[in-house]
Amino acid sequence: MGPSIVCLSILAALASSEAVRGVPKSKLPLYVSKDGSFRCLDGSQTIPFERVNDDYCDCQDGSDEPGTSACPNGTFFCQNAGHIPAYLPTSRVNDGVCEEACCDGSDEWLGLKKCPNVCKEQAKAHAAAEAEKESVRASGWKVKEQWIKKAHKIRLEIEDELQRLEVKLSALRVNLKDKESAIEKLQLEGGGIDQGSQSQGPNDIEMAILKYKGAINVLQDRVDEQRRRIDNLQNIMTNLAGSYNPNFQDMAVKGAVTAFNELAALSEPKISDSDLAELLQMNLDMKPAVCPNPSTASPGSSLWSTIKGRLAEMGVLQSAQSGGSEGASTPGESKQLSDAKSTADGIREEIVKHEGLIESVKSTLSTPLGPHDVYRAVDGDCFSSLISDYTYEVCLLRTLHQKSATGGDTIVGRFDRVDAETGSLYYSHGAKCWNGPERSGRVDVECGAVNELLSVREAQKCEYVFRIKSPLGCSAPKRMEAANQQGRDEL
Ligand code: MAN
Repeated sequence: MGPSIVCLSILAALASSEAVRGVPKSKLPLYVSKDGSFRCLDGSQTIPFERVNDDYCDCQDGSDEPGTSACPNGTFFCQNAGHIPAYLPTSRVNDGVCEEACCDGSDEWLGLKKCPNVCKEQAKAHAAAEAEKESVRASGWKVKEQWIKKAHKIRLEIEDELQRLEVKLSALRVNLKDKESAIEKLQLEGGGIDQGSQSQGPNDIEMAILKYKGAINVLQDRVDEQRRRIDNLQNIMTNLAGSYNPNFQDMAVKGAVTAFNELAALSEPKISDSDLAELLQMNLDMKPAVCPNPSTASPGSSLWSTIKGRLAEMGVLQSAQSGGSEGASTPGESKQLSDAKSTADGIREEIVKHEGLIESVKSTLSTPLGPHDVYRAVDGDCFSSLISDYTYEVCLLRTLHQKSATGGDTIVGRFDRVDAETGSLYYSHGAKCWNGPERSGRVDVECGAVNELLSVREAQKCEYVFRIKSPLGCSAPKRMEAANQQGRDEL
């Protein structure tokens, strides 16, 4: 074939490919007639080229009918010159509806409906919306940059605090070791027994009984208070159980009534008033004769142990066996020894407290809180909106609330984690739903110049999705991204 003939056939091919309606420029080379044939884009079959866009579906993938509605699965390309090109399902071609996505009106090429080209107007509106978005993004980003700095500062402060706690813990441990050696020495030297203190034993016991009596009285008050509350609740539920309409299919109410009836059938708690009264009487019967000689009494058989045992049974003390802390003073030991023991106990308590603090600080530091730790800066920031019947409140990294007009405040969830990919915040272990799960919530974050709660929906019963706007959701503005990219390219 001579060069002029090649040129002519390319031109002919181009001419035919240009005529293929509904195909973007980038795919036109696939719609060039090859020896008068067209190969379906999925390669499933080859058909005569004139059957492309003949309003009859030949190819399984619909690729032979990009410009008609003949195939159920085809796609139509709108050029939308001057605006953003778009694809439509071919079922919408010539359906008599001007598609918004196809602003050039090319989808209604048969003219069943006159669709003017509105790409210019759409492009203008789009540009304005984009500019607005960009300006919000810029303001939000400015705030977010401040928050990133703040988060960094907070992290440094927490790290300092951790260091301080660790130094303090080491010092406490050294201190305890010293105290323990001193106690050991005292015990070896004189058995640590102070003969002169023997007569103080019964007084000590009486004092201790008074102390426990005080504790029992306080507990008794609390028990009374709880009983009053339970009585109130019981009245409410008894009324509900007696007056609700079982024909009205409210599963929550039905469930609550059944649960209440089951609960009401359970036996009373173990501690009775007579148990407490007996304990409160205890010291009245105590005469010096019945008090054990503190220097000879074995801890397991003394009145001391009896009282401790009863208190442990009632849950006031941890366990009758534990007998308090290791270093608790034994009646009759020297003041020096008992002082040393109580100091050591104090140090041990401090050590436990510091170990707990260190654990919690470490876990705070290792919790992922978004890129650059930025969520740390807004810990505890709260904002709310009235949505339908409730005022919902978001407290970042803390809690979600659902508040009713009558003053009820239901915890929807307690902060759990930030999702590293989406930036959404997850909250769980909220107030339990009647006959349902504990409430929980997800907070989806969009870019905004300030924190604002946009909407809340209960996606499933007691599972809530909050949508917020916040600088947390903003990325760097485009001009900044472009400058950064240029910087990277130049490197
Ligand atoms: C309350 C609200 C609702 C929730 C029901 C569940 O009415 O917390 O959002 O669905 O309880 O019983």
